Amino acid sequence: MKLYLAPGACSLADHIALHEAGLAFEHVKVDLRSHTTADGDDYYEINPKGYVPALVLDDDEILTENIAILTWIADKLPSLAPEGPLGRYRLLEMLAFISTEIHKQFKPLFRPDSTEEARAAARETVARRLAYLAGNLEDDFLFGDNFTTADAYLFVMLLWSGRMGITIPEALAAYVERARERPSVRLALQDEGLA
Ligand SMILES: N[C@@H](CCC(=O)N[C@@H](CS)C(=O)NCC(=O)O)C(=O)O
Repeated sequence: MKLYLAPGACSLADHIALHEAGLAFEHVKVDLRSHTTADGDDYYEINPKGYVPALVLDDDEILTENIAILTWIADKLPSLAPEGPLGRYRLLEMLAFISTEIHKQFKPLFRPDSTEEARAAARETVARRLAYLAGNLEDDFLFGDNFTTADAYLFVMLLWSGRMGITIPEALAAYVERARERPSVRLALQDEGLA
């Protein structure tokens, strides 16, 4: 199995989740400006969408989109999803929230041509979404004591928030530090040169 990633990008979530699941995989870095892989391949030939993450499975099928990849990984190790009859759907609900309501809201902050108004509005939207999650956090992680693939995704969003000067609620600042202690997180950060 091969994970195509860019250091510190959203693909870090999939990287952490693969380590959590204990699955055997290699990772290949992608230069998102030139769309060239560290192996020297044209990334568009591998993933025509041109963005990371992409996971090439052992049968050479390619899976893209964080929501799909993080659900696939949780299906391999069910403790990476919340328990209960609705567990898989609660995971999808949370992954969709993080993807559409948090991840995608960062867009103006990454675009060099964004106005200051657009940047301020993006910071405010993300801060509001984080406040919602912080208000619902009861235990160590999003669904209790168990770290799920949604936590891997939220962890990356919180790293970005810190970098972009977005206010992180106290409960989530402590959450980041708890997540950092996990071997999967340490390993992925180290592999991506971010430790
Ligand atoms: N819808 C995709 C979006 C992934 C995405 O935004 N990837 C960014 C890095 S975090 C990227 O590769 N951007 C470069 C590009 O779009 O060319 C998903 O959720 O997997």
